[in-house]
Amino acid sequence: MPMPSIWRRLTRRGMLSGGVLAAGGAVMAGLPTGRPAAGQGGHIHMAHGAVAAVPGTRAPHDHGPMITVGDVDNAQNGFDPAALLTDWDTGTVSQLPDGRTLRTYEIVAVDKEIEIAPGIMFAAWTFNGRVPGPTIRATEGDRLRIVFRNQGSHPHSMHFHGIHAARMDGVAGAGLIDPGAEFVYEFDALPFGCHLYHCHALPLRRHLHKGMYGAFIIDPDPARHPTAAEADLARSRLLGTEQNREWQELAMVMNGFDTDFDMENELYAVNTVAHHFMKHPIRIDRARPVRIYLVNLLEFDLLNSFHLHGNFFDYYDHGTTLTPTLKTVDTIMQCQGQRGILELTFREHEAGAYMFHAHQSEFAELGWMGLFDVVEVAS
Ligand SMILES: [Cu+2]
Repeated sequence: MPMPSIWRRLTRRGMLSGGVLAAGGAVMAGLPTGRPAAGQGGHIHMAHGAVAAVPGTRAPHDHGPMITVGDVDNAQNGFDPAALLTDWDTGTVSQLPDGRTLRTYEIVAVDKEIEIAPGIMFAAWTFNGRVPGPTIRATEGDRLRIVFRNQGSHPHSMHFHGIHAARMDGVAGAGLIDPGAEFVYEFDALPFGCHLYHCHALPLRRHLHKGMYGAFIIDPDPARHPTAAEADLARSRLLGTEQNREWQELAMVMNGFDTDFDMENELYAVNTVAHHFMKHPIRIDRARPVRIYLVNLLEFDLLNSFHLHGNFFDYYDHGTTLTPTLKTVDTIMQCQGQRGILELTFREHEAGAYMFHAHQSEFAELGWMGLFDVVEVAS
């Protein structure tokens, strides 16, 4: 029987006021970051290098009771949220008889317990043992072959947001496979943009929120965009080009976890670990532009958002255009499954720690917030 909504709210609010989370026993401590809570065994991260407080103020990552204490064990998890920002899976590249590029990806569904906040374990279902799954990256028009093996305990699939035949859709009868089975999805990388994939087994929200999703980025092919201006824009997005290397590109998957099975999230994050980028700010070279591939894979909550402090950005909804669909904004929202590309620069800014977070304050306080550590890099 469903809980009355007032009790569900109390459960979530309880975490914010220093309550103990039933599923994991971790404490949202009412202590400044850097001082361990009583009985807390994990090691504590202090301020990181260049991120310093303005004298007379609290440290920029110090939100008192609003941040988890300690750190998760990345080695045990088998992935580091920071490393996932730039971990592109471009597949194994070969040539088709017609000269086109074929990219082959190997994806395995496995059950795996992961630590999503210090001391909070979550029985995830994963693609390749990580949440989010690999960031699959290709160039517009490539042929993609995804060899999918289900070594998990439930039927699973890979449903890509992209252009493909119905029989490659990852729904029942089209690549939804039982444990022990294998399926090969094959289609062309179209359209260019910032996309996603996820399991499409039922019940959908359970398979999704268990961790079965990832980003799917298709870079525009300059040859398909004939005017010089378009080709230049395409080249700046195309991984491996000189123009692309100028950019600091980051893949951010916004997600959340329902740790007590009440169909509401107890923790929110970018790349899975709550508050990770508060404790480990993302280092940004002030002189180089930033491009964020932002994907919303939050389940249960209808909307998510991204808000940047002290700066504005251009936004490309779905990433399917070469010119922005929104210019000079500091907040965008995405519904479930929506995604886009953010482009920004700190070139005219002074160095410092610039915060980003969901503007749903509750999501931010429960993990979805982080810092850009904008620094001067000697050239
Ligand atoms: Cu599944």
